[in-house]
Amino acid sequence: MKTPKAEQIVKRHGGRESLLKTYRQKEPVMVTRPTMPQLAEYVRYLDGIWRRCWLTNDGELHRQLEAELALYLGIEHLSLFCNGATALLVALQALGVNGGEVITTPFTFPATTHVLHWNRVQPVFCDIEPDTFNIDPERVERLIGPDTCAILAVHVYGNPCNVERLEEIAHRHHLVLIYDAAHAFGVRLGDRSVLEFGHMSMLSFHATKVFSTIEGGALVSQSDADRRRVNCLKNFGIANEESVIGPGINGKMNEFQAAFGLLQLKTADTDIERRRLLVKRYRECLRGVPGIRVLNDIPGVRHNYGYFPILVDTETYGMSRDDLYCVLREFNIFTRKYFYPLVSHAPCYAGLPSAAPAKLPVAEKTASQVLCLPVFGTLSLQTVEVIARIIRLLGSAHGLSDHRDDVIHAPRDPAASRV
Ligand code: T4K
Repeated sequence: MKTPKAEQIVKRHGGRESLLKTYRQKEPVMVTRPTMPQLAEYVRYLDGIWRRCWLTNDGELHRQLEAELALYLGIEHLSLFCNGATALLVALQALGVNGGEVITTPFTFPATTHVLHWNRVQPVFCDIEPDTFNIDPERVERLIGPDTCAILAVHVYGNPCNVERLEEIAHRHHLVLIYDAAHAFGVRLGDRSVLEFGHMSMLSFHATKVFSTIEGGALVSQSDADRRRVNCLKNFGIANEESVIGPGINGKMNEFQAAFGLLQLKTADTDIERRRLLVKRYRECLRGVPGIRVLNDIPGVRHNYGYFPILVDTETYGMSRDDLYCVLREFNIFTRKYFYPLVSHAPCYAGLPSAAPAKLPVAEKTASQVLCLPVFGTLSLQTVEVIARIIRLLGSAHGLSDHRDDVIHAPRDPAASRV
């Protein structure tokens, strides 16, 4: 065990060996794992690619995936990309956001902010809501100034932002509204896709996402004219063999990625349902653990369960988030502190007036407490139960709540609790 606190806890439970012997996982349990398609099916797609000798640039599989994804997601105008970050770069270019200020969240993956920087835009960090961890619309409005040209919001962990309120603010102030929907594959608000809101939304299809094309992403536009502009910009700005209509870039997805995506799409619903059951079990097993907070489903939202964040309150739980992270590693369980540190702490942004920690109290607190537990389609319910049991056990070890009868049971028969 790495930390003195962790050592103390383990001692109270009969020592390191006994605790680790019971609960240490034989194989590392990572925060996520892609659900791999059948290799034979992928090879069938490779056969076709070999026969056609068509590897990239709007190939047959690319076109098929674009059409099937649009249908699955329930949206009209979708453009595939080589990754999500490039898609977001292109969204800003396509919507003319290439100067001035953009109001955005600090509680995100650095890519969100970096694309602003690459477009010569100054990020203005806005605090987040305590219940969704998304940008707080009320605070957005207070940050709007003469140089503000857009809002770049993130549906963190796939939890939808307050889209109605953001739309209303953007409309009233004539601002572009872009969503980083990297985590929001398949998320729906009632009968609408979350991707229908704002001027454009970006999806990430990275290997760590609910739906993956190895590396990959997409932009969802709200009109065919915007989609055509995006498609031109992602292909060097080339309109046809003799005309370049703007300074574009290479954002194209290739046929190998598209083939992977076509197979992933076949199992996307099953995968999301498996994740739902795992998250449900986490919530059941962690219910009532003092100092551990979980997010619940939002009524009317179809979630994708791409992440399972918990918040660790050091005082009440009796151990800090960082100690818990270290102890879990000893058990071969690799959680992640998404999104700590806040992107506003990165040296390239820390000097901005809006990056001052005092201006971002909710984001600062959330980043210091958050821990994303493993969740992915091939994870077993039994592993979820063990992870939750370790967390429960370690909390109770501080005597804040006595769970002596909860201490060290042999894990249940794995076969009995497979998803
Ligand atoms: N906006 C937001 C809000 C984002 O979260 C992201 C990306 C983007 C924009 C940019 O989209 P992309 O341009 O990436 O499409 C990972 C991903 O690389 C990144 O895509 C993702 N967000 C971010 C949240 O997570 P890392 O640095 O944590 O990745 P890594 O390599 O540590 O992987 C995490 C775990 O996943 C590993 O511990 C094991 C597992 N894993 C990973 C890979 C790559 C696998 O099992 N297999 C794999 O192939 O960033």
